[in-house]
Amino acid sequence: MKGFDPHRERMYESLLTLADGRLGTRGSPLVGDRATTPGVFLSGCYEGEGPATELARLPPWSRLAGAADIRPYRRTLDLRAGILYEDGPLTSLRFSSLARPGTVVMRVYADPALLPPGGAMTVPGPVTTALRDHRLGPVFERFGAYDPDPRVAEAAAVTAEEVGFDRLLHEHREAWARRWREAEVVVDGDPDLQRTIRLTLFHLMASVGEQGEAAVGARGLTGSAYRGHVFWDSDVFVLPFLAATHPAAARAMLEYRVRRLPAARAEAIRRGRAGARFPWESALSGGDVTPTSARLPTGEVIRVRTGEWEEHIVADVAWAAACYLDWTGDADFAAGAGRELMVETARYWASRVRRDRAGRVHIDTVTGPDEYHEPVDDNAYTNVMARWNLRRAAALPGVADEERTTWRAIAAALVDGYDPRTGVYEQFTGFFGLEPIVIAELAARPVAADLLLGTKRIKQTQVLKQPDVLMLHHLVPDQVAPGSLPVNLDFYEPRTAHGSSLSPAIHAALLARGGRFEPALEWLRVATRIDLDDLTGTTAGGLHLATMGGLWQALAFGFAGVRATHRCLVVDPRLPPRWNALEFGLRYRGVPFRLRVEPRGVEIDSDALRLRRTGGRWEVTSP
Ligand code: IFM
Repeated sequence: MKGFDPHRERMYESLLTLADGRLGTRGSPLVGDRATTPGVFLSGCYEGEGPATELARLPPWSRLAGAADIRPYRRTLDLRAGILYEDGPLTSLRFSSLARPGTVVMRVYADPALLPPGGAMTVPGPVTTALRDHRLGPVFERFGAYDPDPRVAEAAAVTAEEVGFDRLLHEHREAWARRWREAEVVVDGDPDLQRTIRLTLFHLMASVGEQGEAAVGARGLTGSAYRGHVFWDSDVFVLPFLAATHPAAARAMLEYRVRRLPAARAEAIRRGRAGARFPWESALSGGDVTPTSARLPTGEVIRVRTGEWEEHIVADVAWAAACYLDWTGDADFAAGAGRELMVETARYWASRVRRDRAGRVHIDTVTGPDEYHEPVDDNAYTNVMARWNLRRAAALPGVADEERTTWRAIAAALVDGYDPRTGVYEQFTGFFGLEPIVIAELAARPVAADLLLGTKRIKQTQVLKQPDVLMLHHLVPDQVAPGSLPVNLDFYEPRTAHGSSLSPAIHAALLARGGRFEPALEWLRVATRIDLDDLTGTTAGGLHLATMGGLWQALAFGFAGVRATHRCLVVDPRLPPRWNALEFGLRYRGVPFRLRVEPRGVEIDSDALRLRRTGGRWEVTSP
């Protein structure tokens, strides 16, 4: 990032964020003015109540008191090593230690007159900030630590000071080198995409810790948009990348859900249901923190009902647990907390459905992923995910016969909107009767079609915000009618406004599965530019982590056709002619390996895994 552009500064601060899985620090300049929004966030540390609950903003460690007109000439983020360099009257490098999450280190070179004196400072609060400064002529060093426990913060800052700058830097570089070895993706034949994918992977890796529980908000640790609340973004978009590369972090994300099972159970009871109902937006307590109103850019204030109706999150949490299990085979999780997640969510659906006189089962009054239409009955995404949830739980060993039989019967009778004559799923009851506007013919996409057409009008049309039926083809391809992807792509893609940043990457994945490389690459490109070009105008509030997870999924699940099942890892590639190869760092059933996909075939570099070709695809198995 060259120079200082006050209009785009906040966007750059998001892009230049340094995080270590636990602590995130926006890449603000050492000295800044009102155009800057410094921010330091500790994962899971919220303040406030109810919908106003937000990720606490902590005192910044990478700011120096100085003359207001000192501006950086350039800031450079080294993605390999997780180091932010700043050049200017103050020249510096800083990092948030991946080897010691929560510890931060900075060294500044400058005219001594511009540097603060040495000393120690402790800022109390819900999180204690402990800083220890040293100045030797033109060199200034700061060691800091953040922790809810003041003693831990103090001790970590003292230890960092004792360990010293050079060793801290060395171990931090080593830690990042290990992470890159685990997860590096190579797109051989597309240097532009390669660069943007590196940025994506960097932020995905930096945003999620592996100790205890990881509450991953919509913008990770890069900003305060959506108040740091946790959505399905975390379970469905971010978690798969970690399950496949660094499972300890995926397990920590699931631990966040496991520890909120009591709150989810209480919510189910409050609604007269069984099992566990996870909230659409959550923070610390596990209670629902979804706001009840919002102001649109047009000034219009609308009621927000997603907290009441967007219930697919219940099945999304179960899907995340299954995804982690299929990649890792973690037996303890399968027998313990994972099983509880699966069973309690299935129980919720069994108590949530309605059976009609003809014996068909329905789920009424929900919001699907396409939030332009709500509430609706029998949303295909919600129903099919609930069906999958019931079946997966029914297949678990030790489930009582009566419950298993009930779940299977409900699953078999759940309507899903599939029309066998056309092969198209109806997104919800009545969708096909709406005004058949094809948004692709009306506007350049991505477009906020609810603003374009108005929030009332959009409900009367077939315009979608983001994939809904198609999300099923992406997440649970075995649960939709075989061969139904092409017709559903033909029908739904041109009707999708991509009004959510979650949308383009998933379409790229599906278009790749369908062998439609030109549009697949175009939507992939759009997904890579969401934050780099600030396509939604909201990057100042933090990076779109779900888009980033979706990008990895587009490459891994879409183009490379990698899919973990309970039995093996399937690899069924669709490589665009202009790419020479795709390569991934992955970990399957505890074995790290590299997967290389080329037009002539597939290779892995591990003797601990078996690769064999069956039909037109490959299977990786662990002995
Ligand atoms: O979870 C998403 C949702 O799918 C679309 N609106 C924004 C949310 C947070 O990213």
